[in-house]
Amino acid sequence: MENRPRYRVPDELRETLLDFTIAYLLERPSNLADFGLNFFQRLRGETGGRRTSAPTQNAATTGAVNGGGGADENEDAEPEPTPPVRNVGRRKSVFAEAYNPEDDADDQPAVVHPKSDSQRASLAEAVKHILLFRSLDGEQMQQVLDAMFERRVQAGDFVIKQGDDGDNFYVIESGKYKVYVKMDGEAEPKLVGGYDNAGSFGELALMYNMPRAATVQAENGGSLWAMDRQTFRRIVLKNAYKKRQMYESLLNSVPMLKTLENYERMNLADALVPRTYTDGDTIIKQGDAADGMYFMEDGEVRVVKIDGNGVEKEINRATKGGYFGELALLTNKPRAATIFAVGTVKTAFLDVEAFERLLGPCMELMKRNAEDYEQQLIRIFGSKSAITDIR
Ligand code: 1OR
Repeated sequence: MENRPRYRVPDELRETLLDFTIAYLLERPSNLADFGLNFFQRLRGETGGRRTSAPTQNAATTGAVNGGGGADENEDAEPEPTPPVRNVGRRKSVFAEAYNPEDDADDQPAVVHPKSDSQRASLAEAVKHILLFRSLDGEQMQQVLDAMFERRVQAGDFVIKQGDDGDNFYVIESGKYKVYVKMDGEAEPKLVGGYDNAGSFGELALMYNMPRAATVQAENGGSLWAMDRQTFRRIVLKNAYKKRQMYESLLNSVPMLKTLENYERMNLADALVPRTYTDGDTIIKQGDAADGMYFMEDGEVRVVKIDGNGVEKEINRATKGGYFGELALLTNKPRAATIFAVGTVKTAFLDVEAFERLLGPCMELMKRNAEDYEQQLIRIFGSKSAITDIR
């Protein structure tokens, strides 16, 4: 490493390659060469000079998830990656820093903000539940902790203003924050959400290279941990980006999740963990305590229930787009049935904490479905002895 020659990469090359990389990641073309040819041809045709936006279809304007179509239609259609909200303004040329998904630009100096032991401990506590950090390894996590710096806020402070360039990503240490979005054509911003002493925000502008999608205002005094844009992109972006892409089409194909905002589905993607099983594996065992629920990515499962007389009956099956394991979380009871894998089964697991935090808007629907289970059970077993655990 010591005597490695250092080349200066011209800004224009850097920015163009970064644009290309992002366009590639957003569109995931099947043929890189064709895509590249197209990209650079459009670039050439666009302007003779410096661009302010990538010559790609702007994924931020591709609109609603699933085009409003039916749940399982269009399974084979290429999933269109969709950043969460429409672009609210012209993209500004904010990203001169390098991002190469294959190599995390190791030669960039790591950012270190010294911290006291107690600061480090409270930061470690605050980041524990940050979904975007879930796929970091130990070393990456240390780098994240090193790079974060404290920012104190007063009541009324604007931490982020919609339309601005993205500078930092924030993890909440304390305080309440309100989120406002001003839609095109509307006079006033609308309150769309908030944070209460937990959570994180400010990732969108950094991840998708778009202006801030919302305004975040402190309701009272509080404290935030901030991470600069470059560190975020170098360490957090790669894994998080992949994960959101990986789960996007899955989450779009689950009818129950239609009630979620696109942005909420993204947070859900951050929380999912892949779990794969082989034929005959027991995924859930009747009577066990519940620790999470599962979304079906591929394959098939059998739902088997043992009645009061020890008689086993298959009561249901689930395939891609289905889910199971939510009932015990809704009812706070042990698992009501056993789930077996039929062939190879790929699932995405959501732990109970994330379930409670992220699926609030779906609770009513899940509860209503749970009532249907009872009816089905009565049909199968001839009595209302218990309820099943599958949709
Ligand atoms: P950012 O970098 O765009 C503003 O800066 C941040 O507010 C944004 O990242 C998110 O972290 C956070 N839509 C967009 N951004 C939101 C939303 C949101 N909620 C929080 N942020 N919602 C959709 C509104 C149509 C609210 C969904 C419940």
